[in-house]
Amino acid sequence: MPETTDVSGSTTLPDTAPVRQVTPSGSPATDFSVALLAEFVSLGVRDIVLSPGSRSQALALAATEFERLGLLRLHVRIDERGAGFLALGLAIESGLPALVVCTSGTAVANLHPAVLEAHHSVVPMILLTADRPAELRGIRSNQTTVQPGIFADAVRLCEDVAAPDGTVGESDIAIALARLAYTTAQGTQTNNPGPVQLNLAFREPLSAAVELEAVAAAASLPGRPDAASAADPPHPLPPGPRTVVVAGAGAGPAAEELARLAGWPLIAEVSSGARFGPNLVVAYRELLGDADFGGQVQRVIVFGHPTLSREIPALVLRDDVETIVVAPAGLEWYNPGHRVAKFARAVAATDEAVAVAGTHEARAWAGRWVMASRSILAEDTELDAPAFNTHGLSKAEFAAMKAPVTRAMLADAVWRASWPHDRLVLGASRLIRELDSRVTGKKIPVHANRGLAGIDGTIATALGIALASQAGPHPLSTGTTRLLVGDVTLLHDAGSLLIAPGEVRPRLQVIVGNDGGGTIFDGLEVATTAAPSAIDRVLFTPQQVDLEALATAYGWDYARAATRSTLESALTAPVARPTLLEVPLAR
Ligand SMILES: Cc1ncc(C[n+]2csc(CCOP(=O)(O)OP(=O)(O)O)c2C)c(N)n1
Ligand SMILES: [Mg+2]
Repeated sequence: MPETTDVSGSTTLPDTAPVRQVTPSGSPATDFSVALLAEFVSLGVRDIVLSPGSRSQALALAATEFERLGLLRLHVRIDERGAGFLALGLAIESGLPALVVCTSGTAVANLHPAVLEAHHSVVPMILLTADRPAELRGIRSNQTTVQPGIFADAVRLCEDVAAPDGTVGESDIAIALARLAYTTAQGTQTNNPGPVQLNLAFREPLSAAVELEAVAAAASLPGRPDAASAADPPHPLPPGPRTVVVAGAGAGPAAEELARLAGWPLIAEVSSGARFGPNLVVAYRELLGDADFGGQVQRVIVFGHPTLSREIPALVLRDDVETIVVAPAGLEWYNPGHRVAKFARAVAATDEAVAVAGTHEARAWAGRWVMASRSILAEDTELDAPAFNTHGLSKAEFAAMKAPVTRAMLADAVWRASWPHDRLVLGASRLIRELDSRVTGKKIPVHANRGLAGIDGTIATALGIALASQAGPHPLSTGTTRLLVGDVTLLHDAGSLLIAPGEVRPRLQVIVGNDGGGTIFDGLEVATTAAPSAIDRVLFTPQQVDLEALATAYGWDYARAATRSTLESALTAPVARPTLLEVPLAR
């Protein structure tokens, strides 16, 4: 529930703000907004995403001044739903919360999907929602609803802030609020990063002209606080039981390191950030269902949030398996059937466990998994053949080149085209599972919104990741961001293709596997019992949108790759601007 905290006077205030007003503005709303944004900049915030509206104009106009001075990167999006997901993507890539500004009413509600995803995936986000002042609430004023508490438990903090009226000390309140919002979003005290809401009432005059000048270089603060705090010694893992390490979404490299040091098989989902290393087991679905492999497991160490298979929760549910779940941050733990024995912020193999890892028996345990996985994958060699050159092709090779693209081919080709300096974003649905079931170890930064696995906001999230990765004098990446999505997922967020004139158009290639609807539902049990026409109408939801026209309407480059050879060239061509690559797939 939203809580009210006394923000006045509880914090030491800074000596300097990064800006000074050239002339007094004459609008308390503007003065408060300037003080608030200046403090966020001092704290390290770099990005502000806003959607247009009257009640939020003081914040919006102040933001343009901060942009002019190079203190904030301003992203304007007309749809708040996309704005929220853009902020999510920016934070995922940068580790810093982005500000999201919107007007009152349904505008606020449109932030809810991104807020939920940020909440469940523990990503910081700072919402500045403009509202009517107290005297205009509850009397059917236009565009007025109950905004405090609208996000319920999905926000770490909700402050309903009274409209500034020019009283002395209001800028100190703004500064204290910014600090509270920033540290709460970052989870500095709680180890629970996530979204926060400052619900800011404004009354007339809603803004005044403001001119700012920079007075000091903004301080640069570190990003997200480090995972395990020093106060939390890692939970020791002794040798003994036959162990596997599982890495779900957001696991990060710690899972791979543990598996390697302790000599345990590593089951790393494709968006785990741990899909590499000598102990990686790709064909884990098959092996977990096999008595000689899955049947032998006695202990499982889970990092992150596994969501892509049924086999992992089934393993945790087994009576003869002990599960330890590791999460450096967040308050809700992965706990299928409430069967997890131990939760830890960090774990470490004991010296003895590391020593045992070198023994013949221990090597045999991991080795068996890795070898079996390889031989299962080898059955697919025909599809996994490396990119060919066009010279000296045999007849068979030539035919393969002209063959229509399959999902497996698409998954392999996108993975092959991606490198550590690139970013790969995967939409929900079939294609992420296709990659998860087949691509081999490679240190590629991969992201997927698996907090709630929604098909919403995927274009915006990828745009945020692309923008943050290539921003600033020291870009986090010089590569290309690729997003692989299904057609329904693309169309769900089509509005996010709109990038305002003059704003950065990042190196983003959206690759859409177009099978004319949501084919993931074809694999459900219901597809074998319900009438095909009913399934089509309410689950598959057929679409025949002209994607080239869609891309062109939004000013995106468009390409189509129906065969393997055109796909290979489209994926290896340099991407200078936002591009939509359509890949037709059979249903
Ligand atoms: C916001 C939201 N609405 C609905 C769903 C349910 N859902 C999951 S996958 C899917 C269809 C996705 O179709 P597409 O993107 O074309 O992928 P395909 O399965 O065809 O590869 C839907 C509607 C969801 N995950 N999120
Ligand atoms: Mg589809």
